[in-house]
Amino acid sequence: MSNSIESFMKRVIEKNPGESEFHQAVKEVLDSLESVLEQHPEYADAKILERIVEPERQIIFRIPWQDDKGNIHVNRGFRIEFNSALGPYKGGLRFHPSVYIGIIKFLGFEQIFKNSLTGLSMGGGKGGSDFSPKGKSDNEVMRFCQSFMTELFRHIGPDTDVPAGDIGVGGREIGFMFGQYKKLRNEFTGVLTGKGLAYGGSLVRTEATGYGLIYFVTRMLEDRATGWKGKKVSISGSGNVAIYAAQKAIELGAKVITMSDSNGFIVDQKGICLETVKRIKELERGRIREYTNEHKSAIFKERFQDVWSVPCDIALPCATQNEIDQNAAQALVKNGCIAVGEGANMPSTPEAIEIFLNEGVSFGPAKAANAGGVATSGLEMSQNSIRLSWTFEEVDKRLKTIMDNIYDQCVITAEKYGKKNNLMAGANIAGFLKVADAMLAQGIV
Ligand code: NDP
Ligand code: 2IT
Repeated sequence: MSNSIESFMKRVIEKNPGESEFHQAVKEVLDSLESVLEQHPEYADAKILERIVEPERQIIFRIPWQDDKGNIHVNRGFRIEFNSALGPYKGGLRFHPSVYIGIIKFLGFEQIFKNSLTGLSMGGGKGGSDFSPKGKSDNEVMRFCQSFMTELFRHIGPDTDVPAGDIGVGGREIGFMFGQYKKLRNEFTGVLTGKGLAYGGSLVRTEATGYGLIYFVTRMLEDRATGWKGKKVSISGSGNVAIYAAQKAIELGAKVITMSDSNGFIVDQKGICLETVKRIKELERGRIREYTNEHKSAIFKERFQDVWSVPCDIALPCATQNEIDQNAAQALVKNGCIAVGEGANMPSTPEAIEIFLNEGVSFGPAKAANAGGVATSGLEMSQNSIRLSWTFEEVDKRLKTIMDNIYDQCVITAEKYGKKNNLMAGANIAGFLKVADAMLAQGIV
């Protein structure tokens, strides 16, 4: 890191104390930008870096709600409207007990560059709450979502800020929030994405992040003159991203051998039966451990982090941030893993990434590899605007084209700025350049 970037990073940490995930996300981008900043002094003159790390607007609010027994609870809500240089703020909502400002800011910051890579007109934002939907009744989740939207509605809109799902926020939660928004505004608009198909949702949005990840990793494998057939794939998580990544990988001939949740992981060397996983997780909202009741070929182990010690050819982390640390990365390399595609946001620690890059493991960074979800959200917005809906095949084709374009941008940009084969640097630089140029063009705002 150059001296000026190092002192800039120090100021970011001083100004945003205690937000370690945000610091980590900023540092990763800054580390990639050294030669870009040298070649473009106009960015320093216009204080682009100083502006880009400061959210345009941060909203923090109280969410009071009542459980089924009549007890009152208070959670905290967030929406970080990070950057609107390229379009309306766009990004998911996360409901998880670990949520605090540092997590929402890291996710919002990443989202700026991810959305830029998609080529669609979307700025970056993120929100959520420290609420846990786990173990709550549908009515409790509904009351929580209504209370959340009772504050959020005044800050968002189809041309202003368009939230979507993330951890703990799926079709059920989006439906409740959409209903409350519509009631408060007396307006039926595409203010959220990931909506149900009956009321403005897009085909493929449910599958999009997982499918997009597989399309991206397909390109990584092609560059190694190989493909999915017969590959052993290790996946973490068993939520939206994990399930549809597994589905597409299996369709392309791979064998998915692991999945996990926060209680532990399963290994099924015969290949995981996705029908069972879908039923347990999507219909019954159960735990991944239950899979072993029905499949005797499978074992369950506690400590979800140990999933990376299972030998595999391809690793797809699809659960949460920092789930692959140095030890996990070393285990993957030792066991012959050739490619890592990040379905989750920032799942690999900086130490883990360094190991992958040094050891010749193909590494697909989150902001590129998981951009298919938000890209298809962008396609949902387009369909809402023209009040038409495209077929599954049409949306899937567009998604694939977008993922191919992102891959090409990463490769070409990395090479252009002296970081050949480093897709992470390529993604950070390509994502940044577009936003920086738009900010320059729009003046000091
Ligand atoms: P879901 O809530 O559908 O699933 C999350 C999965 O990860 C669950 O199996 C969950 O287990 C596990 N998990 C979550 N947090 C932790 C944790 N702290 N420790 C261990 N396991 C955990 O979320 P998604 O599938 O939507 O999201 C997964 C990742 O993908 C996140 O990083 C998200 O930001 C990212 N992402 C999502 C997109 C989307 O379109 N949904 C788009 C791009 C990225 P448990 O049920 O036990 O909590
Ligand atoms: O991290 C992400 O890109 C998402 N959770 C999806 C965001 C979106 O607006 O679809």
